[in-house]
Amino acid sequence: MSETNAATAGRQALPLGDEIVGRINRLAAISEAPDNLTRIFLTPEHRGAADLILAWMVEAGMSAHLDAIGNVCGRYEGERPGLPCLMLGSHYDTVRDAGKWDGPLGLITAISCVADLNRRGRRFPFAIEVTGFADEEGVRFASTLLGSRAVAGTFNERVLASKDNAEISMREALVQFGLDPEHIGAAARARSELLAYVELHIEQGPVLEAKGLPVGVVSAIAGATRMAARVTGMAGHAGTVPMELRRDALAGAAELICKIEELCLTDGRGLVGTVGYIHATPGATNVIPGQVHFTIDLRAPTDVHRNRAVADIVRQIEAIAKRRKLDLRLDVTHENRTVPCAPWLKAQVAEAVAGEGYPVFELASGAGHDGMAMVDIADVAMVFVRCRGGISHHPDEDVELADADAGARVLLRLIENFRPRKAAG
Ligand code: HGY
Ligand code: MN
Ligand code: MN
Repeated sequence: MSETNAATAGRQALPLGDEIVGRINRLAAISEAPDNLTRIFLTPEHRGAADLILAWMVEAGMSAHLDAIGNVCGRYEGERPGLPCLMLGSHYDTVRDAGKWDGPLGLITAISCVADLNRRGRRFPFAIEVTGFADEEGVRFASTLLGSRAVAGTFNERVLASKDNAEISMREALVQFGLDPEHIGAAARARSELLAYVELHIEQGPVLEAKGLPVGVVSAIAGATRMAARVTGMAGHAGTVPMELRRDALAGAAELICKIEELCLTDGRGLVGTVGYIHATPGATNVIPGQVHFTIDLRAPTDVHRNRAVADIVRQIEAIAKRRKLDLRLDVTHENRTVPCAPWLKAQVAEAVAGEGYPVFELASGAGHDGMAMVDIADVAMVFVRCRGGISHHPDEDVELADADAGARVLLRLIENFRPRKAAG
């Protein structure tokens, strides 16, 4: 809705918020399914979204390109060409049946901020880059932060061999998408090219809403351990094998999963555990399941706590598998340490929040973000925006227009007052 429409609608014009919400809805229409939002790495939907975002970047006055792993990259030059940049961004892939704000809000807000600066002819003693990461969620290949790891130069070529549920390897998927798997290294940036990385993102939790605040300053991004579990028993006839002779992989997996839940529930110090995917074979009503695959996602406020909890959970579920005469294989598919936001940069986020007239409130992120990879080449900080009910990774995920506008004004103020570390002292 433009400013005039806003006036006729009898509310204060929120030009940044209006543009952002309109684009969030446009991007959300690009999905593999008509009845839910699912946009996965290296798919036609990835390509469609990339083309739309690159066009927005050019419209905002940036040069824009798709990099070697499918990230969208925009650059707004500083007072002279070739200056190091303040990098902004977020991811534009989604989970399955996703909300439309997780990722795109940060990316679209950054583009709108640059467009506003371009309209006003503002140039700075640094460039501004906006990066849309192609695979933060890790839905297709069970390995996350692929786009930001490629930019940070920490992409592990081993994951090229990992296969999706259709048995297509990442290597094949890159070729089918029109990218060269041997060329991913070209996406890597040098630390000297970046002054800092700042990401705006929805909180994905209930804290800001409980505090009655539209924006927050992130203190740290919680680490995570993800594992793939494979339980192997013995398939058999549902009608003839007595219960005491069975090695039922699915009944066993169920006990393992309940044990994981019980250990997290009784932890009482912020440990969270999730089994988000399970698949049993052969998958017939009248056959005792012989094998089960499921995923485990474990997080805690500190790495020490998480690593201790992982070790304890592994020990306890291995004991259950042994008692049930099941073979249990556990592979760590993703591990990320907790990443603190850089104090000097976090202070500038807080300054921008206060400058927009909001109370400064710091909170940790239980969700993972691309800053966990970008920290290898730049100091990182994050701006959180309130989301309704703290709901995320769900189609009901939602952000008030006024909060989207507030987040944009905070990010814009941060950019206009940004001082690189040496100047920031
Ligand atoms: O899983 C996460 O925390 C993030 O949404 N990828
Ligand atoms: Mn997410
Ligand atoms: Mn996200």
